[in-house]
Amino acid sequence: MMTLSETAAVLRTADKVVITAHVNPDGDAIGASLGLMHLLEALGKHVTVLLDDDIPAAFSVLPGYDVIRRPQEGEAEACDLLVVLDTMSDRIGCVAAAVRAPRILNIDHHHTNPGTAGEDLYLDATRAATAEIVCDLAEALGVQPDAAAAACLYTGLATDTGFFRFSNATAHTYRAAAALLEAGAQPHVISEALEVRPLQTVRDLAEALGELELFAGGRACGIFLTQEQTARMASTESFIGHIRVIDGVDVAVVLKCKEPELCRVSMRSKHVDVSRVATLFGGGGHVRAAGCTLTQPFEEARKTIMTAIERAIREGWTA
Ligand SMILES: [Mn+2]
Repeated sequence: MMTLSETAAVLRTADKVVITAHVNPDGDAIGASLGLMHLLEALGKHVTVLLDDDIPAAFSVLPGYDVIRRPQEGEAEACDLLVVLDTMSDRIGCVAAAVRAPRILNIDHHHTNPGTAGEDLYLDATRAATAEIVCDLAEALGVQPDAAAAACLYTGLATDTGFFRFSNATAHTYRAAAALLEAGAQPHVISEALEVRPLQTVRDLAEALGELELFAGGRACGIFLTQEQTARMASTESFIGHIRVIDGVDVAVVLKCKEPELCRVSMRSKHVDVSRVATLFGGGGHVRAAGCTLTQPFEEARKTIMTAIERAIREGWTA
């Protein structure tokens, strides 16, 4: 584990940097990546952002959105340093094979990240977002975020904290956000852009909510999407937020069947440590927001995750 100043020193010595983050990128993965890109460019570095996924159009409000690239088959991008943000480097998809880097720097805020042999890790699980760590790095690097960096980093802070409502938002998070506002971030522009949904997504939400299932005596609620539904629904990210608010529900879960024997699980909680549930199946995350992948058919995966959540509630798995 490196210190903040050691991490800043590694960034300072690199000239050609590739930045990446996890597949299925969220506002923090995208915002931290673009925010760090703007900071490093201000220091005169050559920076490329590679993400192995389609970037939701809602994020086109972020300066730099258009320069994010998805690596092509057989691509080999040479650089001095690969920076992996908001995940350990096993979740960056084809970027791992597409980049030739003598050094890998992993910057993350997930306490479940064990680090990877041969890579440098800077982990601060007290930070609500990787973008908040990038704010710390800006200070350590002595670079003041411009309006572009500020918009991107603000987006990371806002999306990982449910717009500053979740328990991970600390006084430090608010101070970082205030500094980004002073640097030119416009919260209303960002939140309006991010809350826009295609009509079909709202219709898909209605369908999913129509099929929600309460379990564990009403203390858990799940949306379980078959492979057909998962393939048909373009965006399901917002679904979990609509069931975590149900009176009496501690754990909310959304399961999506991606392939005949592969289901993705997202969990949110008010008290239960869902990162412990995710870890049972090789996943990870935060105490109140975690995820995992089950290599089981839909019905079996549905039962597996319900049973695990029921157990976590019954045995009082709290952090
Ligand atoms: Mn994050």
